[in-house]
Amino acid sequence: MVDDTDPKGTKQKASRRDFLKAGLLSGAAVAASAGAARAAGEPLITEIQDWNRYLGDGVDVAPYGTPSEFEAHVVRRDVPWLTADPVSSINFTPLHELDGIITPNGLCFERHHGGTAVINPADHRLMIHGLVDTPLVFTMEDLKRFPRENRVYFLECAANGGMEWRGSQLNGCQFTHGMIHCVVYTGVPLRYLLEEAGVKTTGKWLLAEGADSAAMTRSIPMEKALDDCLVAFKMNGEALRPEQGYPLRLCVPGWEGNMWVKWLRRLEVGDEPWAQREETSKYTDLLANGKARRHTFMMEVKSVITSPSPQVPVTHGKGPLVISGLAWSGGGTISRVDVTIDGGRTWQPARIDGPSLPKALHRFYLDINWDGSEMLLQSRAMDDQGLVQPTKNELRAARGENSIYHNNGIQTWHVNNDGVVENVEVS
Ligand SMILES: Nc1nc2c(c(=O)[nH]1)N[C@H]1C(S)=C(S)[C@@H](COP(=O)(O)O)O[C@H]1N2
Ligand SMILES: [Mo]
Repeated sequence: MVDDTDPKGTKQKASRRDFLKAGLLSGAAVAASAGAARAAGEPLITEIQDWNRYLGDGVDVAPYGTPSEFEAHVVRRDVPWLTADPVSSINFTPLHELDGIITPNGLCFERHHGGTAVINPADHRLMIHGLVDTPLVFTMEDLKRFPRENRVYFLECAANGGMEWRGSQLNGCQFTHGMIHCVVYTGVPLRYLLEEAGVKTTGKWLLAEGADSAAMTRSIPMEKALDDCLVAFKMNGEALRPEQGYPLRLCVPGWEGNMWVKWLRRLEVGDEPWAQREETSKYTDLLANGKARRHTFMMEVKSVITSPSPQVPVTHGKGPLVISGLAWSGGGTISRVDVTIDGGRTWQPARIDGPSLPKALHRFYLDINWDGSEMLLQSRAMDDQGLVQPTKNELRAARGENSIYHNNGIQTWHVNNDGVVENVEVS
C-alpha cells in the first residue's frame, strides 16, 4: 500500500505495529498476570542469594572460556546404533537448544571416516597438480598471504535425515536434522590458487584429498571450484577446530557436506570425474528402478522446527508460545517459510529474523497463543529460485524408498495436551 500523503511511510509502520500489538495482546496479558502472581512473595526476589553475596571468579580462572555449568546438557550426541566405531562415525548438532543462525564451534556436528587428524600447521602442505601450467605446494603461511574473504555457509551431510526415509524413527531434531552446522568461514577463494597454478583448458574437474587416515577424496566440477569455493582456515573468527579439519578445509557452498574435504592436502586438476568411493558406492541415491543417481551435489531447500520438538517439550502450558526453526537452501536464500499447527490444513507465514544470506541457515519464528489442544507442527520452506520443500510422500513418489541421502521432506512434530512432543508422519 502506497500513501502519497505520507512520504515517510509512518502511517504504514503504525498500522503494522498495531497489527502486531493486536496479535500478541492476549498472549502478553497471560504472561503479565503470571508475573504479577509470582511477584507477591518470591524468595528469589526478597532474599539475597549466594551469587549476590559472595565474590565471583576472577579473570584468571578461564583463559579460554566455556559455557555456563548450567548448560552442560547442550552437547553433541550420537545415536548408538549408528556408531559402529567412533573413529568412523557421526555425532549431531543440538539444534533444539540453539538460536539465531550461527553454530558455536564446540557444537558443530562431526563426521569423519578415519578419526580426527592432528596436524601441526607448520607441517601442513597443500599441493595443486595435474592439468596445470605450474604444479604448486603451499605452506599455511603462503596461503595467508592471498586476499581472503569471510562468508557464512551451512554445511549439511547428504545423509542428514537418512534414517527417516521409510518413516519416523528418531525422537529429536538433533538426531533427525543435526548433521548440519553454519559458521562464518575465513579463507582464500579457491580460484586465486587455481589461477596461480594456471589451469589448462582441458582441466574440467578437481579432485580434493584430505590428509587424514581416510584420505577422503571427492571430484568437484571446475565451474564450481572457480565460482564460490573457499580454502578456509578459520571458523567463527578462530582457527578451525581439529574435528572440522584444522588447519585447512575446503568449503563447497550449498553442496553436500562430504565434498567439504577436511585437512585439505591435495588438489588435482583432471579432465573428468574420478569415481572415488565417496561418489559411487556412497553419496549416490538408489532409485526405485535399481539405478543409482550420482552427482546430486546441491542440498535442496529444507526446514525444521527446532522448538518445540521432542527434546524441548512445551513445559509452560497454554498461552504465548514461540515456535522457532531453521530453513536453508543450497540454491540461495530463503524467501519464505510457512508453518502449520494443524498438520497442513492451514498455513501461516513465519517471520524470518536475522541475516538472510545465500547458502546459510535462516532463523524463523511463529509467535502463537497456544490454546492447549494438540498440534501437528510442520514448516515448509521456499527459496529465491522458487523451489518449495516437498512432503515426504512427494519425495518417495519421485525417488522410491531405497534412498538414504538427500531427504529434504517436511518434518512433523506431534504436540499433545501436556506439551509432550513426538516425531510422527501425517499421510
Ligand atoms: N578428510 C576428510 N574430509 C571430510 C570427511 C572425512 O572423513 N575426511 N567427512 C566428510 C563428510 S561425510 C562430511 S558430512 C563433512 C562433515 O564436516 P564436519 O565434521 O565439519 O561436520 O566433512 C567431510 N569431509
Ligand atoms: Mo557426510
